[in-house]
This record gives sequence, structure tokens and C-alpha cells, in this order.
Amino acid sequence: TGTRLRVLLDMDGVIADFEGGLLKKYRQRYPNEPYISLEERRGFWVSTQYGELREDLCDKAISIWESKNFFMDLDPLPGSVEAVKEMAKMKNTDVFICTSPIKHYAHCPYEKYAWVERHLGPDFLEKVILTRDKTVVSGDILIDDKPDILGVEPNPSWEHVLFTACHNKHLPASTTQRRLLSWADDWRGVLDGKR
Ligand code: BVP
Repeated sequence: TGTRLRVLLDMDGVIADFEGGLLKKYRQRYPNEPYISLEERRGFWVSTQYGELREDLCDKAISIWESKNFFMDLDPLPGSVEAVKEMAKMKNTDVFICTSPIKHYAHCPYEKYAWVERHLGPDFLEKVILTRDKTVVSGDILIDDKPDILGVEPNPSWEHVLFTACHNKHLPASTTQRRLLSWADDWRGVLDGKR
């Protein structure tokens, strides 16, 4: 067991296309309101950037991901499902999906499980970790598109590998934080670097 590699995979922005799903449903619901294209996205919090565009657009953006079927209907990001399934079959490798549900809990937690079952299969339900604090979860690697992952544990066991997303691709290259550019990038190499 000590020789096994434990990989934690974020869901929104890494496996599931949260940004694409938000923009699509926002434009459907508010066709006459301004929006932020994926090219123009900056900063992790979509709601903050919409609020900067116009004050009332913050709540309008939030209304989209608080709606029923928002999380269920997210498309997988290109190559994610294939990569996750292959990773989970690798020797000496334990894969978990580590995702933060929104606090409006009416739909999101249920739909995250349903999404995993639908796209990754029922066996993956064993691997779902819902937490608002990823620093208390132990692992060797956390692949996540959020640049700053903070919580009560100041020294998490995992190395955070930043998954490139529309909102973080303009950030200056870090000397300390490794990146995975997409699922077409060398994710096997990232894992091998920790074995
Ligand atoms: O479930 C997503 C949506 C929500 O935060 C969660 C991010 O989880 P991880 O990817 O870190 O696991 N979320 C919420 C807001 C604003 C709330 Br007010 C947002 O702007 N972006 C966002 O992703």
C-alpha cells in the first residue's frame, strides 16, 4: 500500500466542463444580457467577474449553476473520461474524484454522483469525495484548475498540479507549480514524477 500512488482529481474544470456549461445556459436564459466569453475569462470565480461586468449579473450567473440539471448536463472535457478510466486501471494507482459542491445543495451533490455514474461508471461512485476543504484529504497529487487551494491544513500531503483552464491560462508561469495543459498533455509523466 505504501508504494501506491494516490491521485485526487478535481471535477469542475478538470473532468467536467463547468465554464462551457455555464456560458451556454447563461446565454440561453439571459439572451439580452452581456456575457463573458471563455477567451475573456480571468480569475477562478465566474460570479466575481460577472459582478464586475454589471452588479446584477453576479446573481444571474449564480442562478445558472444553482438550477436543476446544471451539473448533470455538463459535458466531459475533451479526453477526460478516457484518461480517468485509464488512470484508474494503472498498476499501483488509486484515483479519487475530489470535488467541492456548492452550498446550495438541492441538486449539486446528487447530480455530481449521477454524472460520475453516467460518464465513468457505477464503480467510480466508490471514488467520489465531496468536500469543501481539500487540504484535509490526503493524496500524492491533486489535479485541479483552481490556482489557490486553501483550507485548515497548512501543509497538505498532495502536490497541487494546476490544470489549465480559460480562467488560469494567463497566469504567469510558476517555478513551483507544475501544470497539466489538457488531457492531451503528458498526464502519465506527471504521475510518474511522483512514483
Ligand atoms: O462546484 C463548483 C462551482 C462553484 O465552486 C465549485 C468549485 O469546486 P472545485 O472545482 O474547487 O472542486 N463555483 C462557485 C462560484 C461562485 C459562487 Br458565489 C464560481 O464563481 N465558480 C465556481 O466554480
